[in-house]
Amino acid sequence: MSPERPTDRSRALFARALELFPGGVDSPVRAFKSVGGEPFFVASARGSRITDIDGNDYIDWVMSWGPLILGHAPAALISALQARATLGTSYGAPCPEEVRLAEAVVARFPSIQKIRFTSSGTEAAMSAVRLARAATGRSRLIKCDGCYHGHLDALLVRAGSGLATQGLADSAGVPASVAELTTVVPYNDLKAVEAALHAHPSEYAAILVEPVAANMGLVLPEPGYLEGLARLARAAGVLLVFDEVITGFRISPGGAQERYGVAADITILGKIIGGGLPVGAYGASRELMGLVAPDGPMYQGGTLSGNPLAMTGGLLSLEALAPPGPYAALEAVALDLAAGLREDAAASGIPVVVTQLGSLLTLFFARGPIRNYAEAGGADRGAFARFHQAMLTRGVFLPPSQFEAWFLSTAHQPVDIEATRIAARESFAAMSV
Ligand code: KE4
Repeated sequence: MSPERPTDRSRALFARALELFPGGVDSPVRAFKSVGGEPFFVASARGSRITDIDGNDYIDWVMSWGPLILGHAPAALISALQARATLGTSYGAPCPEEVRLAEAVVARFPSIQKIRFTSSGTEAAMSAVRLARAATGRSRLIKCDGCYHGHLDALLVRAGSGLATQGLADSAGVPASVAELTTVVPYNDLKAVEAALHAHPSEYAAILVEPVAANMGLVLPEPGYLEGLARLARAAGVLLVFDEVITGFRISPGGAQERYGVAADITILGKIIGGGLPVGAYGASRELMGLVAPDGPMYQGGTLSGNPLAMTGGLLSLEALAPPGPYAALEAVALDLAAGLREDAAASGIPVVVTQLGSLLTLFFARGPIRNYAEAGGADRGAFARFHQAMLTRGVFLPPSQFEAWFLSTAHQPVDIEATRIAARESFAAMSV
């Protein structure tokens, strides 16, 4: 943080937080461990801007890691939440908003005939894994190196996001007996999936993938990759699970399944479907979801699942994203920003790869190509750390990790894009001396 940006209050509170929380945070990737410095504490946020408790304003490209495609605190959402809260915050009983949000999700995802809401993406991923195992009677899973599906034991193997940020291959506390059931393959590598399926025929329950990887930084599926996964899964009697926690309602109204025309057997959702309140979901065919209690033998439940406030947050978001939605406009802005960042880095002679899709982008300090985690992991993390700090002192808050995506929202204005590019140009120039 540059000297003219006061940080006394955040530093004092962080010192206290370090006494109370591991790393002083409630989620590891927020800790700034890989970029240096200390996280600031947020006082408020509105639109594209976030303000810390020392009064510093930032253009926000974290946007709560994805839920806020409409920006911070949109007026309609706030007034709807205020009104709904007066009627109660959670009932532990059905409410009309659950049905309306489920209908809004099912309308966009033809592969989802029935759904169950949870309170996080991790819970939804846990349930999707249990459902796949219940449906097939099999235990083994295939996941991609660098993909992140939340912190469930079965998938905290070579995961992305916070593990990649911390340089952790796997998490402590996951029994070998659990980890050995998960086969890790490189993203974009169909031959590795084929080999795994041949090595243990009839033992795999599911192939899980982020159809567009966004937890190793943004890495796009190569042409034919997703179709190939669907083909291999079908031939092997294995369920295809798309983790669309980030891509769902982000890269198109129907997520990656709509954008790439490949249907999943089980879909995991989160983030945008809660509009900033805690919501996750998993969905599948009526037949598969018929296995879920109380209809079937696979158990899953949650105290706050489907609570009226979170459902209201999701409803307001999805109503604002109703087709055709803001997708084309967001993509145009992101395309322009990505091209500008490539230009700005080149002007300072700094090799970067900027991957962009829809309203997502990642700037890698690398020469590329970046098609999987091995290649993403080769990016210059030290350079990213210096860039993150330089941008922060210039009032631009980037995700504090090379292995995350930047999240554009409808609240980001041309002035934000221009200010981000000016800060990037100055930061690249400062880095190249
Ligand atoms: P949550 O349990 O954090 O709601 O969702 C887990 C999850 C599942 N699937 C995907 C594709 C995800 O990206 C996530 C969570 N995303 C990270 C950021 N990339 C959350 C940030 C954090 O852990 O603090």
